[in-house]
Amino acid sequence: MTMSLFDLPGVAESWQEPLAPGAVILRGFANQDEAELWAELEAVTASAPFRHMITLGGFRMSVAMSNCGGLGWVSDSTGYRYDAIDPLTGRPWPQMPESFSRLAEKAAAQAGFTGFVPDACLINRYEPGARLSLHQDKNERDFDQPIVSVSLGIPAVFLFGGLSRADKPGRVPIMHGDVVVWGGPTRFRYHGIMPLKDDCHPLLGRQRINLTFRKAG
Ligand code: MD3
Ligand code: FE
Repeated sequence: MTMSLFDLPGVAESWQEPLAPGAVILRGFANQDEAELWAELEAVTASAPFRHMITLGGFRMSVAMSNCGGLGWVSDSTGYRYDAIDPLTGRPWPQMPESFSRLAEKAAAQAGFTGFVPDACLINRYEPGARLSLHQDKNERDFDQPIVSVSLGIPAVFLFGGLSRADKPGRVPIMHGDVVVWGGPTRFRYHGIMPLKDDCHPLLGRQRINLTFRKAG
């Protein structure tokens, strides 16, 4: 039996950092599940491999993506959509592992959104240098549902802006195991990820994986 510091009474393994109305960072929330999440991730991405999608403007994204769950986010030269079929394999996306949906549901509940049942999990892979430029998420049907994002691997700096692209974004460091719940009025705020700095994580190596859970349909 290995005794963890966190097994001692009064030593919290996870704590909450309010970010904005309706948005909260649950630091370290996914740490206890990291081994299971990583194993499931390797299985999912073996049947739905990572790929670099093309944007509406014709650019290849630096972030590599896959999905699991009933719906997957896809982008091509015709635009963005949620689709039940993976255009790369022609098959439905892999099922969402129960450990994924359970974690997302638990995190949403912590932030006050009970009964969150995600039907889409977008898997973003950032290698050093990859970035996600400022954007809004507005392809989902029900904006009362939160978005839950789980970060694994090397650290990143999250850009968190306002309701207009011109609003200067703040910078929020995000680490392995951090879970962020985005709900309420923050749903429409611009956000992005700064170019990833080179680093190496003991479990994931030289990459950052972000799982984004949504009720898309
Ligand atoms: C803030 N992914 O896939 S998830 C995305 O780390 C995306 O890969 C980022 O943005 C990543 O669309 C961050 C966090 C996120 C998701 C939705 C938001 C942040 C948000 C909606 C409003 C404000
Ligand atoms: Fe986004």
